[in-house]
Amino acid sequence: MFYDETKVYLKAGKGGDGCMSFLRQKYIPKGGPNGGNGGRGGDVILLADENVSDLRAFHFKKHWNAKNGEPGKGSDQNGKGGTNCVLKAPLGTEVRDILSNEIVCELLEHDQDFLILEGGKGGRGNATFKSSVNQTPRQFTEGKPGMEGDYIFTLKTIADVGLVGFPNAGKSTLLNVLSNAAPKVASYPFTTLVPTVGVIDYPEDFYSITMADVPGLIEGAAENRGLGHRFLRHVERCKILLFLLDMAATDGRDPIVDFEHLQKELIDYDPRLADKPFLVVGNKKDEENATENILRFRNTLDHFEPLFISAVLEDGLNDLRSVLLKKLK
Ligand SMILES: Nc1nc2c(ncn2[C@@H]2O[C@H](COP(=O)(O)OP(=O)(O)OP(=O)(O)O)[C@@H](O)[C@H]2O)c(=O)[nH]1
Ligand SMILES: [Mg+2]
Repeated sequence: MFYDETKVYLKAGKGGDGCMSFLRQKYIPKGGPNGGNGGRGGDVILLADENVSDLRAFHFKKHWNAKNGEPGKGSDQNGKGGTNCVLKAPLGTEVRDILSNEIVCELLEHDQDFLILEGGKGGRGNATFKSSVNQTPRQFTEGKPGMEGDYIFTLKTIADVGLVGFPNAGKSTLLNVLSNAAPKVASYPFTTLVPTVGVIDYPEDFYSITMADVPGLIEGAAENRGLGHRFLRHVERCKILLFLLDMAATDGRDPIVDFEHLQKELIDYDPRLADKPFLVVGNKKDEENATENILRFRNTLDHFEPLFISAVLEDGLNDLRSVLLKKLK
């Protein structure tokens, strides 16, 4: 299983109460106030960690608390601060406050941290109330409660290029031959069930591009058919989209219609995706019946400057690599 969305309840620590105490010692009458302050409650902090791959930790444990501050004590002892609760989350995590429905933070870089909830302040001990007119203060204050809230954590893959295509178009095959990643390839639809990111190296340019393989889309995905729009969030952050079409129409569909459907699914999911730069690539040009489809595609949709490749035979990949580089660098 791959966990990319989960609801969590977070609570920062309460501040420790201030203490009311007086120095009592033999031969020292009126020793004076000596109640210490309470410690601060711990904060809840989110920390981006590239070694965490999904949100499973939060799926299995939904309540996370920072520790409370300790109360102050006599003899002017201040309470210890509560330990922070540091939550390690994968890169690409987005945190939404359920109450306000606002995005409070996005983790985009390794080691990036974000203070999501602050612990309560510790209370004041009575020693701090001492003044020339109040030599025996009996006041102290209680610690303040820590902040709390319900949040939705959503993981949205970070990659330069997002592969978008129907099942069996050859997305995983393409990522296999272009990058260091090795997603599973098979001739049945929905082979890919979780997003995989691979790195495409350009050693001569000292550059690299990341590409995300996402489970196949089908018509109606935005209404949650097939594996649904759940996975469309993994192309939301990509800088460019690569529409991969099966020119051989192996599953009996028409690549031109496929392209229209894919575009529609993206827009139904989020109209802003229409503004993303994209690239159209027709795959499986090695197959016999691809020839006619390529011709038709060229006749009707040539303005999209489609590229035609065979991922299996690694044909046309150099052109594809350089177009990707040009678009991204
Ligand atoms: N003839 C030919 N077959 C290909 C080509 N690329 C991929 N295939 C085949 O198409 C089938 C599907 O390939 P995948 O890479 O698993 O397709 P996918 O788009 O990742 O599919 P899902 O993960 O199910 O969405 C496999 O049997 C591949 O061997 C190609 O260029 N030519
Ligand atoms: Mg696949």
